[in-house]
Order: sequence, then C-alpha cells, then structure tokens
Amino acid sequence: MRKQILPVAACLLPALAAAQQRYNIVYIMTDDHTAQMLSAYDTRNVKTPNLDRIAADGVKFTRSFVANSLSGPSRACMLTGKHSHKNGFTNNEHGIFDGSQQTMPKLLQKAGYQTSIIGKWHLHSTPTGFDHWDVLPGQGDYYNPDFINEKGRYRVQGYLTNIVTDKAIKWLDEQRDKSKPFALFVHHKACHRNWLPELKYLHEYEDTTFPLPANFYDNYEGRQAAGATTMEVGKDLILDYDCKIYDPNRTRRINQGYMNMIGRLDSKDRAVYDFFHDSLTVDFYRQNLSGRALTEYKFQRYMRDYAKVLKSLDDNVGRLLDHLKEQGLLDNTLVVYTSDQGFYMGEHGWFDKRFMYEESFSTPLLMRLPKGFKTRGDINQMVQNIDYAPTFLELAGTPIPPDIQGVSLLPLLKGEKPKKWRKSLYYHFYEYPAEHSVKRHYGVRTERYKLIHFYNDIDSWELYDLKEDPQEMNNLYGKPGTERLTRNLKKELLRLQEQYDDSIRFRRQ
Ligand code: SGN
Ligand code: CA
Repeated sequence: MRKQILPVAACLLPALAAAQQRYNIVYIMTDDHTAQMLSAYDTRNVKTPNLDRIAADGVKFTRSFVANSLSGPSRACMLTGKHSHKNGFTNNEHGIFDGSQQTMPKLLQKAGYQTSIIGKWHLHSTPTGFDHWDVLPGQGDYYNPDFINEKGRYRVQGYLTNIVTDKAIKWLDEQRDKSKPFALFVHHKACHRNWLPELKYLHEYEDTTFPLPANFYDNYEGRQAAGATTMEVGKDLILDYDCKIYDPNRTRRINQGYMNMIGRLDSKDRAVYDFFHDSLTVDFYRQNLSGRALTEYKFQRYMRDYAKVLKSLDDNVGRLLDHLKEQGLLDNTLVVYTSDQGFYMGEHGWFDKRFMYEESFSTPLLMRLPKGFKTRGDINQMVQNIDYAPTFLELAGTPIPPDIQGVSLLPLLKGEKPKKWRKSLYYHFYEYPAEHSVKRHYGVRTERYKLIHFYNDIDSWELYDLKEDPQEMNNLYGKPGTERLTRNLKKELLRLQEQYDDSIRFRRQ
C-alpha cells in the first residue's frame, strides 16, 4: 500500500508548491449594508470595529457602485462580471439565473481553485461553479434557519450570522482540498429586512437616539418617480412586521410572515424575545403617537434593529478575520467586504434601495490585501460590482475573457494610477411594477454629475450636480443653463448603452 501512496504524494508536491504561491480569495458579501452604517465610511450612527479593521489594514473604495441595486441582480453581476441585460438576471421577481453561462467561480475552478459559497444565494437556480455550496432558500431566516445543499433542505439551530461564519470556518478547516488555492464566498443575510437581532443584542442601542437625516421630510418636488414609491419609513414600515410592535394581549391579528419568522424560535428563546417586545409594545401604546412623532418612533425602531443585526455581523467578520490569521492564511489571501447594494437610512424619508441615487447606487467596498501589496488607504476611482470577477481572475493569474464587461481592480490594488480609468458609470434598474414601486430607470454618473431616465409607464429625466447637491434634492433637468451639460451626459449615456450593448436605449432627439 505504502508503495502506491508515495509516488502519488510525490507527484502532488509540485502542484502543492505552485498552489502556495497563489492567492486565496475570501469574498464577504452582506445584504443591504450601507456605508452610512459602517464607521470606516461614516461615524455618525454606529461603530463597526471589525469591518474598520479591514479598511485600516487595507483599502477603502470611496466611489464604489452597483449596476442594478437589488439582491439577485447584484449577485449575478458579481458572478459574471456583466451588466444585468447580459447575464440575464434583471430582477428578483421574475429571474432564474442561468447557471450554464460562463461565471467567475467556474473560471477559477478551471484555474485550479477550490470554490465554496455559504449563505444567501437568491438566484433561484442550483449553484454552479462551486465545489461546495450550502445556501439559504430565498431570503433565508435569521432564527433557526433552513439551508439547502446537494443533499437537500435541512434546519440548523442558532442565529444565522453566526451559523454562516461557523460553516465558513468549518469549510476552511475541514472540508476543502488544502492542496489548492481557494475562493470562499461568505454571503450573509444581515442586514436585510425585517432586521431580527441576535437575542443577546436585543437591548443594544435602546438608549441611542439616531439623528434624522437632513432630508428625512423630503417632499419629492421635481422628482416624479421619487414621489411614487412605497418605501417611506412613516407610511410603509409595518408596525408589527418591521417595528415588532404588537398587541400585548394578542387580540389583534399579527402579520403572518412575521409570526412564522419568530415562530422558528424554541419556546425558551421565544419567551426572551416576547418579554423584550411586550414591554416595548406597552410603552408604545402608552405614548399614543401620531403624525411626525409616530414616523420618528418608527425611524428609531428601524435604526436600532438594523444596528443590532449589524453588531452580530461585525462580530462575525472579526471572528473570520481572526481565524484566517490563526490559520496562517491571511498573508496569502485577498479579503473583500462588500454588500449587494447600499440602503436608505431615512434619507429622502426612505428605507430600501433600488434607485440610482447615491445611498443605494453605492455599496461599501473594503479589501485587505495579501502580503506584498503595499497600497493602503482610500482608493477614489469609480468602481462597480461588475469589476469583482475580472479582479479575482487576474489575481488568480488566469485570463479575463473578452466578454466580461467589468475591469480588473488589480492595478488600483497595486497602487498604480491608470491614466485611462473609466470616467463614467452605467446603471439600469428593471424591477417594476413590484414591491416599493420604484420605476424602471437607467442612467449615467460621472465624477460630478448624474443623469437618470425613468421610463416604462413614465418618461421623466433627472439631472444632479453631486458637488452642489450631494443629497440629490434639486433636479436640474430642463433648467436654463444646463442644456450643454445635458447634451453631453446624454451622449455619454448612449455611448455606455452602446458599449455595454444594452438594447433598451433612449433615442436621441
Ligand atoms: C423583500 C423585502 C423588500 C425588499 C426585497 C428585495 N420585503 O421582498 O423590502 O426590497 O426583499 O431585497 S419583505 O417584506 O420580504 O421583507 S433584496 O435585497 O433581496 O433585493
Ligand atoms: Ca439586498
């Protein structure tokens, strides 16, 4: 027997040596985590010490954007390096990701990588291109969640953010082929609606009063599509489902979806959950709130629950970083932290995302670089989630197929200052009619300006000067003096639609 093993081991040795020189990738993607709630970007609301560690030891992209601000589409852009119209997954509600197409994980496999994805998938088809996958059905559950793997669906006891990290660590330690470089995709549900906290953090942030954004009471003047949504904190956050306020005597009907979510807790945990929320509820009814006071009450509940969910997330990112370090993997690994899109934390009076406005068009992007990469601090070039695939492929030393639409960020990570970096970004959102009623739109963003066209059942243009009006309150479209700027931006928009081969285009008048 021995005689047989030795030659095999011997012929594996060169492969092993080669593998050791190749960089690993740990890609952590959270859900709906926005830069306003990440202290490396914004210190007003919360502290995220572990996420900040990634930025402190590595780089922070200050102009990082998505191509289509929604979960499934963002995931498809990340996997393919292509805009939605090219990868075919344009919206959550009607899409099934075509897993037979070229994807970055498949290309990494071909290049000799082990690939694994754990957590939120949300692309409806069975994952392809992964040696190991253990994903959530649909949006997944925070409490005692179900997972799906090759063997089927099963339930795990515990809090989802902890479980996803446990599974990632287990795969790193016990399940992967250690002779190969790896790409591990850790996809959290946190901080997705309806923000159910880990029970140990129920009391966290209860003494915090979060500041209202300056444009919380936006009246949407001059912005037809913004006025047509159903994503207002005051009107559209649901008292029981979102704010967890329900009649303590249980005489009122409670949202069934919410009951199913907390119904997953075992009786001991459910008692802890109910004890906390019953007292909140009693206090809420005692105050007898209405009008702006009620709206602001909902805002505080929203911010607190989001921040609690984020606290577990930050803990777990820290735990994974520590583990990589302990295992001696950190030096040879690119760690990426991002979200599937940004989110409104009361800006324009909203929660949710979808719009090409800055809060949801942008997404946090932090990277801890492998040893040898000397770049640190802020990277200010405009980047987009279609860039991740070519970045990982180049890092893996494998060719970037010509049909990939993103560009590799590797030159930026190496500290180069490419002269020909992109000067504008393209965006296209499709999911309408749908939840939250955000109209279909596409647009272009340059360093300073943004032009958006809302189409389908409206025909409405918006133009912003991001330097003068970073909150995008003053639609300049059609205003005297903006004719030349508008003409140039339309030209650039059309150029991008042609470059990316998007068949839904506007016609130049
Ligand atoms: C759910 C949420 C929406 C959210 C979408 C998409 N409603 O439908 O508020 O916009 O997901 O989010 S809920 O009542 O189910 O919470 S995404 O991040 O997955 O695209
Ligand atoms: Ca999301």
